Order: sequence, then C-alpha cells, then structure tokens
Amino acid sequence: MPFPHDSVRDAIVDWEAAGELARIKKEVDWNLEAGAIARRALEIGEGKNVNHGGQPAMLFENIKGYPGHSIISSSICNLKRMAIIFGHPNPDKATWRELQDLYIAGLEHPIKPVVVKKAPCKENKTFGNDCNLYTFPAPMIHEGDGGRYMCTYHATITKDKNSDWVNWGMYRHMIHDRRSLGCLFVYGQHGPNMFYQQYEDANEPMPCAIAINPDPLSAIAAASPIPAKMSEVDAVGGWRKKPLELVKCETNDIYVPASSEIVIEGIVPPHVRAYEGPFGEYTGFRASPRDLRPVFVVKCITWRNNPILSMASVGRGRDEGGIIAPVVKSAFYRKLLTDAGWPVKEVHCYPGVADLVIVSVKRGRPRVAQGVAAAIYSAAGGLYSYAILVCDEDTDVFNTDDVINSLVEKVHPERGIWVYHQQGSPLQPSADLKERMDQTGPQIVYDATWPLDWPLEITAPPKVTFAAMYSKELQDKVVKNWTSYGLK
Ligand SMILES: Cc1cc2nc3c(=O)[nH]c(=O)nc-3n(C[C@H](O)[C@H](O)[C@H](O)COP(=O)(O)O)c2cc1C
Ligand SMILES: [Mn+2]
Repeated sequence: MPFPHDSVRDAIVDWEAAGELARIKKEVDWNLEAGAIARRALEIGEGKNVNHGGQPAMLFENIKGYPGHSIISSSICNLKRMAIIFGHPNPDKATWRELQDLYIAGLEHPIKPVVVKKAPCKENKTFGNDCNLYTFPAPMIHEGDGGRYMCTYHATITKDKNSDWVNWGMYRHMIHDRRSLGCLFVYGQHGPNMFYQQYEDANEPMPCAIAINPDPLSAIAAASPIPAKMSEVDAVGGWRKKPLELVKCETNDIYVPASSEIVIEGIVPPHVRAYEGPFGEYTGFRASPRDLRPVFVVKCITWRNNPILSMASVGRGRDEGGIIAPVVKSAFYRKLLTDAGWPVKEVHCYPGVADLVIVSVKRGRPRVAQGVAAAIYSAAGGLYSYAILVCDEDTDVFNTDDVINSLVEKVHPERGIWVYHQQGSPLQPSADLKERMDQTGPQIVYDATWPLDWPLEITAPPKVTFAAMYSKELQDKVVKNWTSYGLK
C-alpha cells in the first residue's frame, strides 16, 4: 500500500505486512479484558529502551456481544509504526530526529484539504433519540475508570467563533449515557479554550464533532501541539504531500475526515457539567479525580460498515502519547526555541516519559536553561512538560545513559534546580489534589550546563569517554583493529 494512507484500513495493511499488527480472533471482552491485554503488551520489554520492536498494534476482531465490530489498540506505540505512516523510506532504521524533521517539513508546507460529497463514514447514520453510543464496543479500559471510554484516540473538532480556524484536538470522552459523553477539557488546550472563552462566555452551545479512527496522520495531528490559528488538517496535508478528503457533518458545519470509522456529531452546551473520570492516565498513575466536567450531547452518529473503534490503553510507558510526543512535541519545541533565537541543538521528549523534555544547547547565552524552560512552559501544550533537563551540546539527548549521567553528575543540587509556576497539569501525579484540580502544580528545570563563569579548560571537569579522551588517530586505530584484538 503506497504512502500516504487514506484510512486506518490502509495503514493496517502496511503495518500487518511489516509484522507490526496482530489480529486477535479469540473472543475478548470489552469490559477490562481488551484493556488488560493491550496494557500488558505495552509493558513487555520495559526498561530495555527499545525504539524499534516491542509488541505489535492489536486488532481485536471478536468483541464479546458486538458481532461485526472491532477495536484497534496501540496503533502508534513504536517508532517503526510511526515511521511507516509518515512515509519514511526505511522504517526499521528510522530515528526520532528523522521523524521530527518529517514532521517539521509538513508544517512548513501545509496543504489545504478538499471536500467530497460521498464518504465511507456515511455508510450508516442515526439521528437524535435514535442515537445510542452503546451500539459500539466502547471499552472499560482500566479497573477503577469512571466509565466506558468511547474516545481515547480520535480527533475532537471545533471551530473558532471569531475566525475560520478549525481545531482538532485529542481530548478523552467517557460515556455518560446513550446520548452524552464527558469531556476532559483542560484549560490552555485549543478546543477547551474555544469552549470556555468563546461559546460558554456567550452562553451558546459549541458545535462539535468527534472523528474516531480517521487516517493515522490525522489522529497524530489531533494529538500534536500545532500552533493556534493553524488547522491541524493543513499539517496533515503537508505530511501526506497531498490534500486530505473531508466531508461535511449532517447536523452542523464541521468537516470531518471522510474515511473516519465513526463520527459523532453534537454540541457542548454552556454551563452544563457532569462527573467525568477518573481514568488511568498516561503518566502511569490515576491522578486526576472524578470531577464535574463539560458534556457532549450527541445529535447524530455516522459510521462505516463493520466499524473499527480505537482504544489507547494508556498507562506507564510507551503508550500512544509516550511515542507520539518524542516526535511531535520535540519537533514543535525545537522549532519554537530556535525561531525565538535560543541556541538549541537537539530536543527530545523522553519516549514513554514524555513529560521530561531534554534540551541540548550551545554554550554562550546567560541563563539559557531558565529561558528555554520559560519558553516551553508558556507554549501551547507546555503544561504537560513539567520536567525539563537542559544539557550542554556534547550530551546526546537521544542516549539515555548520557542523559542520566548529565542529570546526576552535572546538575548542582543547590544552584542547578529551578522551580516554575506557570500552567499546571490536572494529571500531574506529584502535585497535590488541590493543585491538580486548580491546574496550579509547579514545574521543574534541571540545569546540566556548566556555569558560564567556569572557564571550561580550567574549572569544568574534563569528560572521560572514548570519544573525548583520545586523539582521533588513536580512536581510528582502535576501531580499525577491533576484531583483530579478538573483540566483537
Ligand atoms: C491518547 C491521548 C489522549 C489525550 N487525552 C487528552 C485529554 O483528555 N485532554 C487534553 O486536554 N489533552 C489530551 N491529550 C493531549 C492533547 O491531545 C494534545 O495536547 C494536543 O496538542 C491537543 O490539541 P490542541 O493543541 O489543538 O489543543 C491526549 C493525547 C493523547 C495522545
Ligand atoms: Mn490545535
């Protein structure tokens, strides 16, 4: 199947051909079993720092009580599956940095979508009181979740009230009843800002559509910090190098990816709240309490024949967010910092613990760690990056041993740690309950750069590594003779 993939079904063909998809034909219960299988798979190999390999995506084809339905889980949980959908020429060898570059190239050459009249997502339709979310096998993912989650990997689409800007975001939705969903609308995120600051302020319902399982690049766009006023769909066009096909909703003026498996149309009414959550979260903890949150009221559901629902069994480690962020957030921060004139070399949101942002910088600018951190913490999506490690440029941010070495050996315990109070995350496990509920949790910066007033040759301890200690001549000799020493 050639790049780009027009639907998740196209991507499934390619992932399967690359050994990156398992079809699970045995009957599986939507009630905890599917979530448990996916969670275990994501934890196999933990600690081994594998960027390729790991467990495949899973297509559950036999869901108890739901003939004709299936669920795909963990679609983007390793670098290789992500490389495949970005059209990388050699997915087995792809690096984080190469994917960051593909990501930025798309943003710099956005392509507008095209509108089609006929679309696969319209094969089935229900309206008003005939809508029933329980038609679909929405999973109870973790023990302790507040309900069945219809949307954990999707695009929630809203329109700016004052301009043409359309936003796609990935905000989880729990089923309340046949026709309503809860929304985790975090302050500072684009779609939630539109709701709180525009529609709710004007006491108007916000039109909204949720596209479940669009083509995989569209799902990645929804989970990406695309700058405000730029529509995620234009970025998708840029990555595809080809426009994406959209189709109009039945009950409002929102356009959705035509190949989506399921589309839920509706409104988010002003000043209505219902208890949402809790939910097992990507941090590896269930930190955000059940709370009163906005409600999505369903007006219409359309879907493809034999629809494929998506599921992210998020938790500790390399779930969807933990793998997407090292590409999309790292690329966004690198571009943002570089454009603002910070002397940044590399940025790496750590795979699986992507709230840690590792930044390497060229020496020279005073207070560089503090400046870099303030820029990240003030940026869109920066509220999820509450630990930043700033290193000198000779630290390889993609090398875990090098990163931990810098954190422990170069961060001065008194002078190297800075605490910020910018935007807090409601999901931050280390913040206390009130801080989580108010979004006022603090952030930390570890400065692992040698102080500017240390003359490097005199005060800074020299690095003791093969590359740093020996002449190029001797290094070349040792490498050349390696096998003749009897070594592998
Ligand atoms: C699987 C997954 C689930 C997510 N759930 C939420 C959520 O419930 N609420 C939220 O505010 N952000 C959530 N995010 C993060 C946002 O999707 C991300 O910050 C994105 O940039 C939001 O779009 P926006 O920048 O247009 O607001 C999730 C990300 C992933 C990968
Ligand atoms: Mn956005």
